[in-house]
Amino acid sequence: MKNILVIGSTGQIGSELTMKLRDIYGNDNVVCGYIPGAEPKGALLESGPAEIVDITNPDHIAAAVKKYNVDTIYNLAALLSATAEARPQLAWAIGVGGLYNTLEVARECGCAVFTPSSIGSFGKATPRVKTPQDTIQRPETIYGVTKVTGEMLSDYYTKRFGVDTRSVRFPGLISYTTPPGGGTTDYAVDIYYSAVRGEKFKCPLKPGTFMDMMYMPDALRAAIEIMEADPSRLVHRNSFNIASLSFDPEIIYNKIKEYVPDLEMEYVLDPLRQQIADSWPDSLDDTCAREEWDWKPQYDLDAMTKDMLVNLRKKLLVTA
Ligand code: AKB
Repeated sequence: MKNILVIGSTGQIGSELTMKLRDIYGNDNVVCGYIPGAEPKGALLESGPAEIVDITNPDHIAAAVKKYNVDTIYNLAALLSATAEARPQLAWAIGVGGLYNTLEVARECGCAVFTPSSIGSFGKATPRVKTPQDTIQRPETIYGVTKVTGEMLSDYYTKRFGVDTRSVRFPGLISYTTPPGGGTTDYAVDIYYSAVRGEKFKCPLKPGTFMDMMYMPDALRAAIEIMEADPSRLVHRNSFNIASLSFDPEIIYNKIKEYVPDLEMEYVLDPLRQQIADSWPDSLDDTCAREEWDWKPQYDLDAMTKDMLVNLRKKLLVTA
């Protein structure tokens, strides 16, 4: 039985991953780590333990790990790409300083650590289509710089200190539960909200801007399966390419229009997000994840779109 601490439990991934981990490993065995101002609410608060864990404070991490006898840490604290450009010093403090604090506690207390990387860890020099697992990583954003640093630091802690670190490079994540904030791929969530609310969607990215995306249930499964994987099969650790969908604004718009024919979209470009998206790959090659721990996505664009629309309508209490 694992004892798990989720740092960043109330964010886009954390709010769903914490609940899924509780379903699998037991409510009492998964601690919701949060920062003041982002307190857990509802089922997340009521179903299990919660502690203030500010990743920039190593004492917070150590205290929670010792109090709950934690053996596995999911480190989900991060500023997403566009927000990070506005606050690069904080992005570094959380993404790299926070990871260092986490790895040090893990080294002292014998914890395994999952820290997501991202398609943002690549840059313009990276092969753009079917980006290989091992390739050039020269990102142009502070978000990407923290992600590449995180991948290297995590691998270093495994080789040097035997800390069990593992990771995946998440694409843009799409979910109806907790909205993302400050990411470059957020438009692919926002367009569903516009469709369900009957609003015209203002797309911040140009047609032809392809990026990898994934439905949240697949992403959660990936985070859990990589931590459960047989270590003797892992050639890589930090961090695995995973992939499921690659589309541009026109493709997702036309897919949603199959179910919401009245949806309208206009392009109102956001220069920062466009610049970031233009530096990221169109699609990743996830062969190594498939070979080393049997990764396989379950949702295609059609299945995700149907599920998103049904669940967002329920959430926003809109009848079809
Ligand atoms: C972002 O857009 O910043 C994130 C990511 C792809 O890492 N969703």
